[in-house]
Amino acid sequence: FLPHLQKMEETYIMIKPDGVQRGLVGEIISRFEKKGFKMTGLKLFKCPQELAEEHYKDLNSKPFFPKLIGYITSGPVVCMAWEGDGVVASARKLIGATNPLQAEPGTIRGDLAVQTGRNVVHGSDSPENGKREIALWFKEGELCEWTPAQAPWLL
Ligand code: 3AN
Repeated sequence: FLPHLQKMEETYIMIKPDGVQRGLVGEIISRFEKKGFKMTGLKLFKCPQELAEEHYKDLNSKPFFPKLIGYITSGPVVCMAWEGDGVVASARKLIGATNPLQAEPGTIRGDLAVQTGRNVVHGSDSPENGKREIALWFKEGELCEWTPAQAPWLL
C-alpha cells in the first residue's frame, strides 16, 4: 500500500462568467489556495453550448435551463481542478448555498453574490461528479501533477 500513489479526491471548480466579468478570479482562487487544496488544472475558456448542456444535463428539465445555458456561455469561465482530502464537500462549504441570499457570510457566494442565477462559482456535488466534470472540461495533458514544497516546521 503506497498512500502517496493513491489518487486524492478531486473536484471541478468553475468561476462563472459573472465572476470573471466582475474581476473576482483572484479572490476566488485564493480562497481554495488558502484553505490548503492543490490546484491541478486551470484555464480561461469560452464554453460551447453543447458542453454547457452536457455539464448541466441533470437540470435539463428545469424551467431555468435555457437561461442557465445562456448565462454559462455568455463569456469566458475559469475552469479548475482541485485535489485534496475531502475536497468535494469542503469546496462546497467554501462556496456556500446555491441561493447567495441563503449563503452564510464568509462563503464565496455569501460574501460576493446576490442572485441564484449569478452565483459566481460552481463546485462538483460528489467525488464521482468531480471526476466526470474534470474529464468533461479538461483535455488530456491539460492537468498537472505536482508536489507542493514541504514545510517540515509545520508538521
Ligand atoms: P449548485 O451550483 O449550488 O450545486 P445546483 O446544482 O442545484 O446548485 O444548480 C446548478 C446551477 O443552476 C446553479 N449554480 C445556478 O446557477 C442554477 N440554478 C439552480 N437553481 C436555479 C433557479 N431556481 N433559478 C435559476 N438558476 C438556478
